Amino acid sequence: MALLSFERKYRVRGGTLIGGDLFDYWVGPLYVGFFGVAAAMFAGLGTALILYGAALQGTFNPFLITINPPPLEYGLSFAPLKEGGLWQIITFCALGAFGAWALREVEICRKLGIGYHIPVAFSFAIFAYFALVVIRPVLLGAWAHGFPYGIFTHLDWVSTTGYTYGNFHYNPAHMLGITFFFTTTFALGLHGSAILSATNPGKGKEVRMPEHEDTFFRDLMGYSISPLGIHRLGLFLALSAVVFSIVCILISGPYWTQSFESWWEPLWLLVDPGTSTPSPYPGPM
Ligand code: UQ1
Repeated sequence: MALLSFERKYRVRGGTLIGGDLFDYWVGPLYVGFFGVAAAMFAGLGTALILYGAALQGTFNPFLITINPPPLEYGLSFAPLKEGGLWQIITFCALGAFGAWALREVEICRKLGIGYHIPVAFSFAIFAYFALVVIRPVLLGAWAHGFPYGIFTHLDWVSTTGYTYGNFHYNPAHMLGITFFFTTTFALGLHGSAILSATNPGKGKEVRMPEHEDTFFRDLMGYSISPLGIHRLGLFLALSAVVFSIVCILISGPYWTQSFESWWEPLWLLVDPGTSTPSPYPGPM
């Protein structure tokens, strides 16, 4: 079915989670919905507050704008607007916008009668942000442990946090997260090139079907995971990368306060029982 006639057939009211017919329509190609309006309002308010923070800071240079969390002394209380309160409201707006966006995805899935894989996958990303700016600061007892909203300042935060628990490359969850990130790009590189090779066999030749893709991998390594399977594997790899990133940041501070090099101490001792220093490896810390 051509996209235009498909859209005419499926663009019907219903399937909304709340509000019945409220905002249940499209503007151009975009579905609006109750959660579309909610997401736009949260995003609009958050953006306006970032601009207000930039004005207070005295710069509109996008590289230099930074909205910082409250200082440590405020603990987990509400801070005055100009001392981290803006960060708190902006964080609330961001979570509201992300949550509304996910629920808008759910409504679109319901209208189309497809599975909820896309909003489920997106919710892993939302959970990663939630872990960084809510769960970890709450476990550590202060909003100050959230990261600042600025291009350079959030990079500084990542660097400082990574080396405070020195260093992150020795964090076992970080290792797994990075491994899954790399494997995800490997899988997408293989899959993207496999699909393009079958779709572009050369001028004048017929486009090849999935059995050609299967046969390529069977010839190459004796196994094809199948055209559907590669997408299951891709989603699993990508979500695992996010899950281990969340574990990485949540154990750094709330669970482990020292250098992650010393986390491996039992292993170093196993290798060399005479070791008395945290690690025989002359690392940076
Ligand atoms: C694969 O087996 C497959 O099925 C035919 C694809 O779909 C087109 C792929 O894109 C890839 C990359 C593979 C190979 C992957 C593994 C894990 C054997």
